[in-house]
Amino acid sequence: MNDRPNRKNNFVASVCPHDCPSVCALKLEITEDGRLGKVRGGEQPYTDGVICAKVARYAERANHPERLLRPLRRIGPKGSGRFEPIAWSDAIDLVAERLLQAIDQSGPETVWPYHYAGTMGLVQRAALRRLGHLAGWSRQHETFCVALADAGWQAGVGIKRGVDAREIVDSDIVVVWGGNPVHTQVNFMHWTQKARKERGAKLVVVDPYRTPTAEKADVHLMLKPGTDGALACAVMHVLLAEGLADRTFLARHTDFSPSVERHLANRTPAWAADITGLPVDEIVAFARLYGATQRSFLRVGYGFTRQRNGAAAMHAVSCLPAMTGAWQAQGGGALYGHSALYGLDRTFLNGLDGPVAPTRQLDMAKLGAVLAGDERALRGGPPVTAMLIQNTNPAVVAPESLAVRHGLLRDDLFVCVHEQFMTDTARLADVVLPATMFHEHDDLYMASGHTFLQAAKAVAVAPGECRSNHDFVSLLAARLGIAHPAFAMDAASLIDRVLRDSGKPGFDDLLRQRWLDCALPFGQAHFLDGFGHPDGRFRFAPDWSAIGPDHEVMPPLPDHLEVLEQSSPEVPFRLVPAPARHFLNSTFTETESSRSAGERPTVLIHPDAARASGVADGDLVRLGNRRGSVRLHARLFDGVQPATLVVESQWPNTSFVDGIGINTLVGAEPGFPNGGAAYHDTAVWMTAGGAN
Ligand SMILES: Nc1nc2c(c(=O)[nH]1)N[C@H]1C(S)=C(S)[C@@H](COP(=O)(O)OP(=O)(O)OC[C@H]3O[C@@H](n4cnc5c(=O)[nH]c(N)nc54)[C@H](O)[C@@H]3O)O[C@H]1N2
Ligand SMILES: Nc1nc2c(c(=O)[nH]1)N[C@H]1C(S)=C(S)[C@@H](COP(=O)(O)OP(=O)(O)OC[C@H]3O[C@@H](n4cnc5c(=O)[nH]c(N)nc54)[C@H](O)[C@@H]3O)O[C@H]1N2
Ligand code: SF4
Ligand SMILES: [Mo]
Repeated sequence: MNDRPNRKNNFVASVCPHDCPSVCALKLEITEDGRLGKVRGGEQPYTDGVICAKVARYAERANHPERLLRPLRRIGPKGSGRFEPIAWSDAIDLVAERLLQAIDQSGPETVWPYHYAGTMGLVQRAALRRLGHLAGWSRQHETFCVALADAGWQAGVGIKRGVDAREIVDSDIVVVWGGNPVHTQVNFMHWTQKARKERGAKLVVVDPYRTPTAEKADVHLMLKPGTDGALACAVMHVLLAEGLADRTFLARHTDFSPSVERHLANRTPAWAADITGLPVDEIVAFARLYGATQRSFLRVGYGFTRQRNGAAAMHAVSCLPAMTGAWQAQGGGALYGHSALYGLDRTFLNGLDGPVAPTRQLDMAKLGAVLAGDERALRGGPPVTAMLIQNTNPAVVAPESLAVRHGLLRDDLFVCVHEQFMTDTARLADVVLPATMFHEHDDLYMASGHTFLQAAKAVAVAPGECRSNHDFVSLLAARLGIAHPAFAMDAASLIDRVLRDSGKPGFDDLLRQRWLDCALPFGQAHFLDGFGHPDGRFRFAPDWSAIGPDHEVMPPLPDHLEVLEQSSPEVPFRLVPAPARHFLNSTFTETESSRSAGERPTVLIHPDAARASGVADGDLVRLGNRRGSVRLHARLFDGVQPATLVVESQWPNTSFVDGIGINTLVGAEPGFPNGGAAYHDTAVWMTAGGAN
């Protein structure tokens, strides 16, 4: 165990590692025997002592009896769940041998190191990426989360940063567009509530269902999924028509032109009402509310971009503060994510400081198609016959679950999963290795939702034989004969190296000062000295060709792009499998308190739709489409349009009646123009009674 920094009243400082915009500062109680006790919010100014319920109960997860503690080797058929413990050295030998065999047969690109954001710590998160680059294995196009949203934000604003969320205390109106912060980033609600209490700020929520965030709102625009571009354009139509646009700002800071104005003149509230299912009056009233002040804080979520038109929608929405000139005001402007604030040089961390082979990039959302040998998905390269999986649970979270499961069960595929629990993915593996948790290893954290760079040291003993991502990958690299100085460094030295390469204080200094606020001065943060493009102007007319290969369908000006998975008489409903409050993606599904709070997989159905389908509250129903079908229980709920269904996810597949989970129904066809999984762009049928 390392020394314990910042010890205060038996609490030590740490940082929440999970895939959440809030990246909270934490205070951890470490018990006499070196285990995790109570968890509280830290003093870092954005966290302000507030954390979510699931992390406040982290001891339950960290000290869980089902935590993986020893390396395991499969002894039964694939997927049987029969494993036996082995020594780490034998596990490393076995993994190395199987990788070398696969490479002998099909070349290095046959290996797919598959990883995502189970921990957001930069060093542990990048472990497999580092090894994969140096080994010349396949790379991945990271499409689970931000590919669509990033593309749309980049199109207009040109750089991934925005206004500091702490400015909300000076806002007159807060618009939460396509996100559900009560579930997904509780700290944002904490700041919003301050503004409401102190200034009477109004909260507007744009979401297809009445989320707990929408319940708290003054205005809820309950639109059809995938229609945000239409709503944003109609709002701009009203702003221009009613003299609420800031023409001086438009002229000075944007590429606004007569052709943009002509285009938006056709995007009337009546046109948008037809597409969104919202009444004209609501659209006009929202436009007037938004246009009445420049102190409008637009919090753009990820949720609304998980549509095949999500990048176009993001671009259209990001035009709003440019139209009103809200960027100029304290408490005005927009925030999508802050990653460009941090200026971290990760070349060395990613093993890219020397020459590396330019290997193919596989789309992580197309795991099923890749493993089925689909030639396009394989991008002309060899089949994938070996996978190392770390920090992600694709058997649950990836689209097309049935294809993923089928692929992972292939007899000629070797799979090693490094995990904290026996997840649905780990259960399908050949080798399962036990991983440390955040309080048992060192790491460095930036955030999308705030401006603080933070670091944390190991403060508890790793139980059993758990090893960190970096330690496992370094052992494997040594066994494979892959040399790089990073593999001889411990995590602390690696953190130090990244910080120094980036001109920041070193690891110890950062720990001592607890955080580094990377916020920019007002004028820069609000883009008054220029947006991210070379000419410094916000773009109503983006250059989509610079953003992704599938740019030809992209609208030249902000618009509703009709590339959604269409509902039809065969599949009349649109499904939104949104994030649940007590889970974080598929994490926390193992803890009793999260499960009992989350009950069971449930579909929210409008009473009219339920009546028409002969479904009563609590009934078992079956949802399906050409990809498969899923059984779960119904709850009647009037906070949704009749053709929309909502399932708060992501339950393990095994929690569903047939062991088949919700992402069975989600397609892996990418969004435009640069890919991205369109989780909430899913057309389904529904039958009562759970029959087929
Ligand atoms: N408790 C909890 N917290 C989480 C997560 C979790 O699973 N659970 N996941 C974490 C991760 S990985 C991420 S990326 C963030 C995401 O955090 P957010 O930015 O909040 O994004 P989502 O939660 O994906 O957004 C969900 C909302 O988007 C809405 N939505 C879906 N389609 C549309 C649409 O077409 N238009 C509009 N306007 N809204 C739409 C859904 O109804 C849902 O309410 O949260 C993180 N935090
Ligand atoms: N239906 C539906 N599906 C979705 C979404 C949705 O909204 N709806 N959201 C999508 C989004 S935005 C995302 S980001 C993805 C996220 O999907 P994932 O990245 O798979 O997220 P998690 O389920 O949190 O899985 C992370 C896994 O990493 C493990 N882990 C955590 N820390 C460590 C560590 O230090 N080392 C190792 N080796 N393992 C660790 C955890 O135990 C957990 O099992 O899901 C996507 N899937
Ligand atoms: S709100 Fe997000 S960052 Fe904060 S403790 Fe919860 S999961 Fe972690
Ligand atoms: Mo995500």
